[in-house]
Amino acid sequence: MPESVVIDRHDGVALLTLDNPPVNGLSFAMRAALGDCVMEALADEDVAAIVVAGAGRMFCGGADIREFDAAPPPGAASLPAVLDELEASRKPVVAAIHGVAAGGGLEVALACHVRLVAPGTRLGLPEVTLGIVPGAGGTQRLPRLIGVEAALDVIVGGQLLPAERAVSIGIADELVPGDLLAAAIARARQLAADGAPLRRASALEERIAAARDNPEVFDAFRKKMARRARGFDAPYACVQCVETAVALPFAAGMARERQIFERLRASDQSAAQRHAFFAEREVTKIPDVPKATEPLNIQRAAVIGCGTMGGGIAMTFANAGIPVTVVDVSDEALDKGLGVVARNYAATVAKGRLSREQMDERLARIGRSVSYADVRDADIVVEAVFERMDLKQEVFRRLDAECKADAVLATNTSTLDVDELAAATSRPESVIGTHFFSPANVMRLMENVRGKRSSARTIATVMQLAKRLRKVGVLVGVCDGFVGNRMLAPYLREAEFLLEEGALPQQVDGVIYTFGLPMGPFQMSDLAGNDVSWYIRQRQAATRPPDLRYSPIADRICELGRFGQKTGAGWYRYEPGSRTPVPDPVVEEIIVAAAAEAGIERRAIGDDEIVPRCLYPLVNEGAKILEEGIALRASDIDVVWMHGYGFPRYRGGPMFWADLVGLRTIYDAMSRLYDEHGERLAPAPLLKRLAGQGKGFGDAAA
Ligand code: T1G
Repeated sequence: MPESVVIDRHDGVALLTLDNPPVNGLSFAMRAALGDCVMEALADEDVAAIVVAGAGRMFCGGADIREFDAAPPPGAASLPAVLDELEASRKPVVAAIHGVAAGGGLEVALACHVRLVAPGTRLGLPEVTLGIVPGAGGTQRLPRLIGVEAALDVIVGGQLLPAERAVSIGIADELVPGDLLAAAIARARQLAADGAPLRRASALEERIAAARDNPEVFDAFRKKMARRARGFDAPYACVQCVETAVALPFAAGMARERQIFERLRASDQSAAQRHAFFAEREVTKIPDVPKATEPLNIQRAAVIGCGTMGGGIAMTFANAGIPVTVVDVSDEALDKGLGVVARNYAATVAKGRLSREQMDERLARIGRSVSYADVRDADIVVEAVFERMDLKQEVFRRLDAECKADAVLATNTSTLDVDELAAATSRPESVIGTHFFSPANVMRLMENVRGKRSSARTIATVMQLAKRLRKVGVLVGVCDGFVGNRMLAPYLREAEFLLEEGALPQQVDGVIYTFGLPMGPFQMSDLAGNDVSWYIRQRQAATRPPDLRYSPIADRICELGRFGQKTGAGWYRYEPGSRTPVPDPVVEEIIVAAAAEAGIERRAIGDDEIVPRCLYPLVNEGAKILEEGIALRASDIDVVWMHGYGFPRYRGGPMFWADLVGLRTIYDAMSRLYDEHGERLAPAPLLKRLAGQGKGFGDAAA
């Protein structure tokens, strides 16, 4: 029976099996069941020892995150109390760990006296990734078991460690390649027979005492983690809990851990990070593409175009173990593009994040050709040529003629109409967009753009491919800019208008950085290259409505050849070899001149104006995207922005953040902006409707 703990007896050994598919989550019911079974086993005189195991594919994935907002039922079992009982047992308790032991799952194991792990098991305390701290003794037992510094790495890092690593640092006692359960039962029985003293993590004081002589370890760790933890509360709370383990006796430390856990569990940051957790799983669910849809098995890939994007995409395939052929018009183009690829790999090796052998293996998977004949056996071809419709249509015509019948033909376009490209082929059902984000071998987001004719199989194929490429695939519809770049447009536009109205790039960037994005709009443009958007604006100039407010500042900067970091100057100046932005009076002069030409009297812009003026229009565009069905759900938009643009995870993405701000607040602000600046900032109908109903975008999904 699922959601239960089963107790079986094996000649004096009680086997307690956690059974709550799919991850044996410790729901309220499971904690109660575990507590009952522990008490039963402890009370049974015929039971000399206990083994704890998990049913199905893992030991236990931790507390049931879905219950975090629910009030515990009256008299609900306290997991820490159950684990204290388990650890205090006079009867030996052995954990038989396979698959995954995460969060509360690992805390159950830490309360056991011995931990045996099967090869391939992953173990860790990922609570910090949910904006909380381990809440069932993990921050108090782990430092006692493996030492403070190792415990800080595990708890603040939040990663799941491979079994071998867990054994080597002392989280687990032994790797058991054979029959794990049999080994655990035998070990439990032997411990009972030997009457050996039982090793209780909570009673291990040696490593804690050592840490007391080295209090600076905590400040040193806080300094080391500062960059990655910027804006997050939970990492610092985790350090605080481990400090408590050193400063206080176990019981007092447990009480402190519980206080901190409860405070964080109720926080917006934790709500946002739990939202992100589930949102990243929701994106894989496509209503009209049944889970049973058979994707094409991608064994070979090809990329057309060996520029920055094409090279990065080729690396992504090679990194995933998929042989890939890169096609370009000449050997010179291939030499240049693949030279960049080789340098990228060499840089990773130099940083110690890749071995030389791994680099060689990956490079060996990347073939090259100047002939389309060499893509005939590819299961998927991604075109990444220059952003021009005529060029791309020609590529698709040639691919249609050369590629095998069931090959998927994908485009990496960031703005063009996938349906128009599909129309250039005889197989529109096999055409789809796979919009990678630069640098493609680094950024995890992959916008999969379904055309009107893209088949369920084609969609299922690229959604599965995203997982194989270790990317987060989000299915979106066809429109200018799809989801991410379409929302980026108003954000950049309003940021530039703020310059005309009185701000400077460093002020806007500073406020947005403090909000939590990795960098502000102007630094981001200098990094990406101002020329990219300049060409697009030039292409759009002929059809731009004359009455639409337009700022010439970015064009003037580009006309000076100031394309950003790659030319040593853009919105900022850069010293040779440096990526540090330096405010440049030349840019301020361009801004002041543009404002004067536009008849705008510049004024002091308050920092508090900048987030609403830049991010509310971004959210407003997201509301339009939702209403048009370009995105399946608001949480998909959040995933796009967290993985494609670094929107802070502790805010849950722009749509979740908007719900926290309150749609009424945003709607009222947009209405004021509309009154002041006109049609471009008119509130979206969905925003107006939800604000009027006192609802959020999350409700819209429901
Ligand atoms: N609670 C509720 N649902 C969970 C869950 C959890 N802990 N873990 C997974 N799911 C759901 C998930 O949403 C998905 O649902 C399905 O299970 C399969 O997940 C007291 C308080 C364990 C490594 O942070 O990291 O313990 O989409 O696709 O790839 O101190 O799930 O099928 O409807 O990810 O095999 C701490 C979170 C909780 C671990 C398995 N634990 N989970 O990966 O499957 S807080 C975690 C994972 C805690 C204690 C504190 C992974 C996994 P659906 P999946 P997977």
